[in-house]
Amino acid sequence: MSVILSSIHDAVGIITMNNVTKRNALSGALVNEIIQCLAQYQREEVRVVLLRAPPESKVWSAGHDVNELPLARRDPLGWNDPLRMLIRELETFPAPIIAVLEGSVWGGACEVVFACDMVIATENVTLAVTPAKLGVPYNITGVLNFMNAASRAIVREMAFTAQPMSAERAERLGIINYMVSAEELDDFSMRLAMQIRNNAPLSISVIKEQLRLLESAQSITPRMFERIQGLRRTVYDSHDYKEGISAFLEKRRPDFTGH
Ligand code: YXS
Repeated sequence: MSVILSSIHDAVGIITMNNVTKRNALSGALVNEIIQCLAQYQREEVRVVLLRAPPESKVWSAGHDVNELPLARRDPLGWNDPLRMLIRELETFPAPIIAVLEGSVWGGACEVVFACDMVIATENVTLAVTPAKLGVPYNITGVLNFMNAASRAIVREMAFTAQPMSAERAERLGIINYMVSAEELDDFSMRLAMQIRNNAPLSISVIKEQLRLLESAQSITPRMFERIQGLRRTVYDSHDYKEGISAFLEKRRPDFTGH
């Protein structure tokens, strides 16, 4: 059974993540269907994409599928990880993607939201950046995406506390574009999409790629890269990494020791 729903209306594509029983955890299966759908949208020259969960969802996405994280001694967020593949597809898709949020957004799903071009959220939305809650060493481009989404102090607050941030505060901080009522979400999202849809698609796709390239333009030396990868390895080789994943799977609180 498909874990997404898809429809196209007047060159506006709507992808609904629909694996509700697993809270739209970003499993390989869900990610692959989104990627295949985006490829189809590109072939059909879709001009805007709305990425959403079913109406009135309590959870937009629970983030990376924890069952698919390696238990130890392997980089959990390597190049071919489904979450990493999805982020790259969203960033390089040649038309704007609008995250249409209802419910809570967790972990890697926050980065999915930040990798979209714009964000509309209902008042009940919360955003929780969770590597510290699970003991996960987030990867370099993921951390850069968080840096591009919020200010220095806010990125640190979200990363170190792993606490959910309200849509109201996220809008006030410019992390999301609009907070709207649940009743107006659909109409508001489609109105915004149509404003984009009626502009010049070639100009928009080139501006989107320019923004991506310039946002990612960071001077990082091979020595810096190796230091970061070495630091990350100490985390995914640690007791705490195993403990964080095991505690989640065993539905208990983790007991982190700092080793
Ligand atoms: O027990 P069953 O089989 O019914 O499955 C349960 C959950 O195990 C499953 N599920 C997940 N499975 C894999 N990966 C997940 N991230 C995940 N989240 C949930 O979905 C079924 C229903 O879950 P349940 O009973 O907890 O639902 P709920 O409505 O009571 O609570 C919804 C949530 C989202 C508040 C709760 O499921 C939750 O706290 N999920 C984990 C959120 C989270 O910490 N995500 C971060 C994942 S790790 C990640 O994204 C990155 C690697 S990082 O951490 O580095 O950012």
